Amino acid sequence: MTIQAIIFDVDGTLADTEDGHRKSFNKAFAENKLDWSWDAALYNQLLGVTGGKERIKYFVEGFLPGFTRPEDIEEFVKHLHKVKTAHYTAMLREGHIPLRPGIKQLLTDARNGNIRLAIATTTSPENVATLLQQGLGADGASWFEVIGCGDVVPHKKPAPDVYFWVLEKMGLPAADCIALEDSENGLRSSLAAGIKTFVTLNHYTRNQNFSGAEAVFNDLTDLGNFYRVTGLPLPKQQFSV
Ligand code: XBP
Ligand code: MG
Repeated sequence: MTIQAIIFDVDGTLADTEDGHRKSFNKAFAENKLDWSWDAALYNQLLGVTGGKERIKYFVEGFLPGFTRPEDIEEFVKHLHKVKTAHYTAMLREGHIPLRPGIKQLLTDARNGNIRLAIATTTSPENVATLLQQGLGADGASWFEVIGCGDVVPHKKPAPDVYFWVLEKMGLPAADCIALEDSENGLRSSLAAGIKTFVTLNHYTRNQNFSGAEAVFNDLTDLGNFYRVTGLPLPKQQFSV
């Protein structure tokens, strides 16, 4: 099989974003006079639920026995998540969350090698747009033919919906693509869509179960090795990243 396209996850894969998300959630809680604070250990637990709105709801329902839920919980969560997203995109614009090592080179090589690029993520559209602009420049989003993100599908990862949505928009069969993910939820999503998946680890996902992945890498600092293992028809020489 010749790989026609690479489908990228965003959070934890294109960039190590989750601590930025975590701090932005905490800023939104403080701004709304809620004495909630998600430390790294609790956030690691909450990351089991994908989607920021879903994660807040999961926290309210499962971790706050004494909390009186507002009448309109949906509105309450939506508002908190909107405030959080504003803080997060501000963090991105201030340059606090760079792309992971090797990512820009991989994207550049893929474009030069006529490998099509897409994104399949659970995060919100404004987060993707800002991350790509910051990391790749003003035209960053245009490097990707299709961007599947946020609420574009009803069921978020680990459901395969977002990957099916991307494949359909690309007009490609799963067999002609590979996916790059960082988490067990992401891997389960891409595998359920029938896509060969490679994983790069980060400090939140390091101990998760990646059975079914084609290969697991710490990171993409050795792109030559990544190209050899994935079979991507791209330059094999070592890069300084
Ligand atoms: C990771 C997620 C997202 C982020 C927070 O997405 O589950 O929910 O944690 O972003 P992926 P939002 O790994 O699929 O890129 O608050 O915008 O959801
Ligand atoms: Mg991820």
